Amino acid sequence: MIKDINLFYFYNSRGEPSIKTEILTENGIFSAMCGTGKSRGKWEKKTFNVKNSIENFLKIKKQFLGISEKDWKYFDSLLEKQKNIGAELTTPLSISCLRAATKNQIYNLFEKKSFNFPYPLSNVLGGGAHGGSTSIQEFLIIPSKAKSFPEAVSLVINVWKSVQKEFKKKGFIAGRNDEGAWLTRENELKTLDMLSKITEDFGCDIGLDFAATQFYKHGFYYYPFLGKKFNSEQQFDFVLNLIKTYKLKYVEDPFHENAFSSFSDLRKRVGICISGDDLYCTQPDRIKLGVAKSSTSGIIIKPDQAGTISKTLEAINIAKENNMDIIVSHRSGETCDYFISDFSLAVDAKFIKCGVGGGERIVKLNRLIELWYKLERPKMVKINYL
Ligand code: 2PG
Ligand code: MG
Repeated sequence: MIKDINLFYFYNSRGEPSIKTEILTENGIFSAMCGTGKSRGKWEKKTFNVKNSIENFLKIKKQFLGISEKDWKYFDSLLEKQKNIGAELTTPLSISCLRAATKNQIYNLFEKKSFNFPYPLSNVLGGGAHGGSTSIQEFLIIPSKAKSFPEAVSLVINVWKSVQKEFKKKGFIAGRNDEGAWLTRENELKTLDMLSKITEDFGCDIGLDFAATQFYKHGFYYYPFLGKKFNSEQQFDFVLNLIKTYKLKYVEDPFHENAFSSFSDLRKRVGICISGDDLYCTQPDRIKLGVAKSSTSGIIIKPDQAGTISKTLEAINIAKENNMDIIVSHRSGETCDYFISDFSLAVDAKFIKCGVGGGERIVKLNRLIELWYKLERPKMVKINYL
């Protein structure tokens, strides 16, 4: 039974205010924190001023005491009714309650007999809203040939280190961004040329998160470092060309957040994972729109976009019923909580999208390495286009 709830005013990796929650039961203290995005989608659950969220919750805290942690879905339904509390508080509260219900074993939520580990989808080079010169936000690495999770992590770390070394030699690195990825000084084509040489050496594949809404203005997609602006058809051809030239295996948000039809057209042309992040914002209603148009074969799942784990699971169920690949993702402003690692195992995610550089990123990969060794008969998940 929930005996008490404590809230702490903390900070995330970007130095933004954030909240640590603690739920106290007879079995102990169950805490959580969650990340916050910079390239946020229009339909995400809103975030509030952290102080206001805390004050508003304290006024209604009594409603949540005395509930059994096993009724975590009921706990979530109460959270969803609150109009004055943002995602930065509802999400960690919901995670804390689920941790209490599963005694800190969220990976075991559905009591599975064996576990399929996701592939890391790791951000090694960045641009867009996270900084750097490319409009494309994230250059991602997939260690497709890895036979185990520890091997997969070792590969993405080696690529990340090589990117630093090779780009530095040419003076192409301007530092590290919010997600611990290297900030490229070059345009998208030169960046991809260099990156593909490195990934070939390590037998890894490349994916891209365009986060295209961020650079779509009045009907055009802007690429200042290429000296180009593309209308929708030109953007379509550009994306298709990059997929073919660099043998991309994963493309996220290549069009703006309402372009369901462009996503569908692209999906028809290529057999790789086309995934939606800002397109869906982990919202069941948005996913249904995408399903009706067969827009994507994959979906980014960010618990804080939904605001509770119950709503996140509702989104995942719709996506799975429609054979979409689940990609559980971090946010650019993160914490050292590894909830998404445990959760990715619980929901059979194909990928865990998180960076490599920085404690708040590596803690998520390390957690999965730990579980790889602790759980019985672990294996890598099957992805038919890898
Ligand atoms: C994204 C995310 C995470 P942000 O667009 O996929 O990489 O960025 O958290 O800033 O929305
Ligand atoms: Mg994204």
